[in-house]
Amino acid sequence: MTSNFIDYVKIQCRSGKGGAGSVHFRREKFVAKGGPDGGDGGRGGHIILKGNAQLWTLLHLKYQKHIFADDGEGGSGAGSSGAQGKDAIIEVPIGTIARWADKDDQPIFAEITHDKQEIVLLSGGRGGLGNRNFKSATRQAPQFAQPGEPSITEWVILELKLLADVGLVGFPNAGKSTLLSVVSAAKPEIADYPFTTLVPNLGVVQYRDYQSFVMADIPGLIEGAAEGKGLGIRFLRHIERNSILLFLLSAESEHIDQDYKTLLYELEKYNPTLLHKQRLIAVSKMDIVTDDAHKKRLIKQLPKEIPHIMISSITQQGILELKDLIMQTLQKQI
Ligand SMILES: Nc1nc2c(ncn2[C@@H]2O[C@H](COP(=O)(O)OP(=O)(O)OP(=O)(O)O)[C@@H](O)[C@H]2O)c(=O)[nH]1
Ligand SMILES: [Mg+2]
Repeated sequence: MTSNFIDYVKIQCRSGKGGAGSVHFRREKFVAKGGPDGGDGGRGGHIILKGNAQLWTLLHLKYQKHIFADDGEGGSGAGSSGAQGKDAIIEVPIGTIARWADKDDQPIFAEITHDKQEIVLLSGGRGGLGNRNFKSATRQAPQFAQPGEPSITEWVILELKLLADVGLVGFPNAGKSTLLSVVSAAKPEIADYPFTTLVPNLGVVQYRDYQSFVMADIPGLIEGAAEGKGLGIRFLRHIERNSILLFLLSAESEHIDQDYKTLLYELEKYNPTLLHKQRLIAVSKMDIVTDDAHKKRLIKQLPKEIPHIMISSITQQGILELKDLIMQTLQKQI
């Protein structure tokens, strides 16, 4: 299965060298020995990250292993400065962050949060000063100029983290995509086999006509996901910035308490700070629960401290209440 959803790329970036300052002396018809007039070198090109609201993935960068900005040009005579090296602009979707590949201690140094936002990842080298800058009373004819500053080369990791308000967390087949399709206009694939969802889906949920929030459906998690089982946990990066995590626990399960613990455990393994987020629980597929004893059993297994709702995407039971609960929780956080 190939996917066009690319949310991680590693690129070698190099800013441009600064142009050298020039050593040059004025030559004029009637002046035997002109003064120094060597111009400055131009700045090397920057590597710039730029937000583009039209982009949704990093696919356009998938095969781009190197991005180099141009070097600045050297200065020349008659005080003329060298041209600046052209900047290299990397356009990325909103929600992209940049990290240095080789420096784990400084995890994130740039984050694109809005359209047309520009962040300089690597600065181009400054141009060197030409010899005209070094003339003094005691040094009338400086025979030197500054070299340009060198370029900088770094491996940069770009990662896309979706910006949603609510992230769905659940086992495969819990009904996450079905829920998203019921509450939003998103049309994720739905099927009765695990791992139907291979890439995250986002949907805008309209709430009482004039408000809305964004829900993210990510691939299902299973026990051992942190060790790479199933689709692993790399998709969890897409719920790292969601303010609410909605756990979807299927009423088909005999032990939703255990399911919940397993999901928490996998989240914690990926990133313990995920557990600081506000959690909500929805027990899905309640239409299959026909007797009261079954319902009571499910409720008894739920953790007391987490708000919960029993829902069915098929009969729409609890869907409005779920939206209410999510909206209220979001509003409390503002
Ligand atoms: N009875 C019943 N079945 C449901 C309900 N919601 C989803 N299903 C069914 O459960 C199966 C899985 O649904 P999906 O929405 O694809 O589940 P998912 O959590 O997105 O699964 P993955 O993408 O594999 O992680 C499908 O056959 C759905 O039709 C529900 O409310 N009631
Ligand atoms: Mg799905």
